[in-house]
Amino acid sequence: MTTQTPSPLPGSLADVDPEVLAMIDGETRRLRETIQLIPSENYPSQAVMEATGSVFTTKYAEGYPKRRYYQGCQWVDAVEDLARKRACTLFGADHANVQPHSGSSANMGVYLASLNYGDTVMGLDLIAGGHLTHGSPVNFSAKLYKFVAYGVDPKTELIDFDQVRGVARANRPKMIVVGATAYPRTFDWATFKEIADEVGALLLADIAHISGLIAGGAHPSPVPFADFCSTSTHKALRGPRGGMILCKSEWAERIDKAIMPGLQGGPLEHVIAAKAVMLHEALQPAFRDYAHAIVSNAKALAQSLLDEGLTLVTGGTENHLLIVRLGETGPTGKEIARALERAGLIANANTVPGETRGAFQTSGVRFGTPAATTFGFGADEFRTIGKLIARVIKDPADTTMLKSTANEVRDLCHAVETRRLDLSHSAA
Ligand code: DSN
Repeated sequence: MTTQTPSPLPGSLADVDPEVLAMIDGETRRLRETIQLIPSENYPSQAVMEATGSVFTTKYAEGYPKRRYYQGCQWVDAVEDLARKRACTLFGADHANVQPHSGSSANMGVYLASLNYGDTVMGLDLIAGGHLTHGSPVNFSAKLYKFVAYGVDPKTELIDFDQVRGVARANRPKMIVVGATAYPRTFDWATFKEIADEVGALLLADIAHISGLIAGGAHPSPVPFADFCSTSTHKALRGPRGGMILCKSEWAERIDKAIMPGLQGGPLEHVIAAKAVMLHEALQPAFRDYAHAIVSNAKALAQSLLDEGLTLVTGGTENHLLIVRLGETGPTGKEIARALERAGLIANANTVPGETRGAFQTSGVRFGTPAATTFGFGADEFRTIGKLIARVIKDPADTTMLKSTANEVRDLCHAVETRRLDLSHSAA
């Protein structure tokens, strides 16, 4: 039973603002009747949602546990300490900072702690699957630092270590950033570390997409190799929206100072409480099963799409996501993503290596399994989802088919939800 939050405002959301409540209800329905295939999204647990909506939202707590600029911090100190301790235990890290408001803020904090403006940094090209904060020209990262990009082999679409080594030797970066938003393969951290050491660079592993897989033992961990790891907390890790930094102990003080007072003021202690809950959940044995199910479901989806004759970037997947490469002519990724949405399949347009149609229209569509795996879909359902996706990609203008597919998707969601509820009742 949750303790009631004291509030000077009487009334529930239903009484105070039915207009917003209707929007929340609409979003809840959407989440139950369509399939969430955006690889960076997830359904957090009720426990995470309760902590996010808790009384901790009230407190100003600039500083860190036992070193705050405000009084009355005994409980936020306790919860932030618990989150930091759990993060270090889960990932085997020396130090954790759980205050970043997002994955982007976490990266900003790492750069601020370790680089001077104008320093050279290496990151994966956005087109090849990198992130905005890894040196996209429209992002602060490229405005404040001199980013040089490494890419993927145009044939295999895998990270080309000869190229990585060549770019590193030619540019002698102060930091190499490894991580991606759209790379369907595992990262070879040891080789990146070897290259970083050869040129005297720091190594940042941006594990936002894969931190849940790493926590669950379904992807190799960069923690032994990287000076810093940054992550968001709402993707496969299944927590509240936010960010987190792990680092070696020699960087702890500089990381903490970079986040507060360098970048942020008051931490979002209600979100930090929810991060603590997320980390507790990720430390349970069941989370390992979840992380491995994400990967096996992605492989089932990939095989189903390949069986339908579609082309996947790198030919498949080893993690939680995959990217369908469309033709350079014909419907764009954006047009296909819109058609998929009409069919109840929620994905996003994505660039592919060698992209010719720009970052908004794109020649690819990205799919991921973390959220739908949480919802209860297994390999059989993912094979069915693959068939439905292929049907839409092959004929995105057939509105009758899109409508009937949306009905099939809704039935599939209801069946899975009913099965899940039945199982939870029988377990109780
Ligand atoms: N925008 C996120 C994604 O969808 O991958 C990365 O931050």
